[in-house]
Amino acid sequence: MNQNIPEKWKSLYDAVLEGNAAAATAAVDAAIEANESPQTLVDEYMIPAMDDVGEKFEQNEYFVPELLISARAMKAALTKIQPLLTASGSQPKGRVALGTVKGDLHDIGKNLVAAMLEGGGFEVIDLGVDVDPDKFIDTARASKVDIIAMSALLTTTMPSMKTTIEALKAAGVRDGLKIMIGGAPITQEFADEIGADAYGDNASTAVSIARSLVAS
Ligand code: B1M
Repeated sequence: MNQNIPEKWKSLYDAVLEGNAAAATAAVDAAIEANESPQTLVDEYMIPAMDDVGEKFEQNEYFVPELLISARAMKAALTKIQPLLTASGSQPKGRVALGTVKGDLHDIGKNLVAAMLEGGGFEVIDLGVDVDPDKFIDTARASKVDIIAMSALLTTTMPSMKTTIEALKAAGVRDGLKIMIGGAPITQEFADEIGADAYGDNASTAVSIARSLVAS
C-alpha cells in the first residue's frame, strides 16, 4: 500500500480507493479551485490510489465489483481533469491512433495517454478498448496516421500487441508509421522483442516519445 500520500489532497486518494465518485470529483474541484496542478493530482493521488486498489485485489481484500467502482470514481475525477491536460490551438504535431489491444478492457491509462497527447499537440483517434488488429489497419489506411499507439494491462493480452504488429506488416502498412506501446506489464525488452519502435512507461513520457517518433 502507498504510505506516502501527501495530506494536502488525501481526500482525493481516499475517494478513489473507496470508489466514491462524488467525493472524488468534489476533491478535484477543491484542488483546482486552489490552483493545484492537475498533473500532481493524477500522479500523486489518483494513480497511487489505483495501484493500491490493484494491491487490495491481489490480497483478496477487493474483488471485481470494487475494482469497477474505484475505476468509476477515477474516471469521474479524470473527466474534470482531462480538459485541463489538453491544450488548445496550434497545428497538430501528428496523428495518433490509440487503443487498448484485443481482449483487454482497461482504459483508464489509455485515456490519460490520449489526454496528454492531445495536450502535447497531437490529434488522437481513440479506438477504444478490445481493439482488433484489423481496426488498427483500417484506421492506418483511412486516416494516414503517423503513430499506432497500443496499451495493454494484462499479461495475457500482451501477445495481442505482437499480433497487431504482424498484421500491420502483412497488410503492408507497417513501414509507413511508427508503433508505440505501453501499459503496466510492458517493458522496453518486450517492445524490442515484438518490433515496436518505442515504449512509454507513463502518460507524460508518451508525449515526448511521440514527438521524437514523428521527428525521426
Ligand atoms: Co484489472 N487487472 N482486471 N480491472 N485492474 C489489473 C491490471 C491487475 C494488475 C490487478 C491485480 O491483480 N493487481 C490484474 C492483471 C494481472 C496480470 O495480468 N498479471 C487485473 C486483472 C487480473 C483483471 C481481470 C482479469 C479480473 C477478473 O475479471 N478476474 C479483468 C480483465 C478484464 C479484461 O480486460 N478482459 C479485469 C478487469 C478490471 C476492471 C474492468 C474491473 C477495471 C478496469 C476499468 C477500466 O479501465 N475502465 C480494472 C482495474 C481498475 C484494474 C487496476 C486495479 C487499475 C488499472 C488502472 O486503471 N490503473 C489494475 C491494477 C493496477 O494497475 N495497479 C488491474 C491506473 C492507470 C492510470 O494506470 O493503466 O497502468 P495504467 O496506465 C499508466 C501506464 O501504464 C502508462 O500510462 C498510464 C498513466 O501513467 N500507459 C501507457 C498505459 N498505456 C500506455 C500506452 C502508451 C504509453 C504509456 O503508449 C501507447
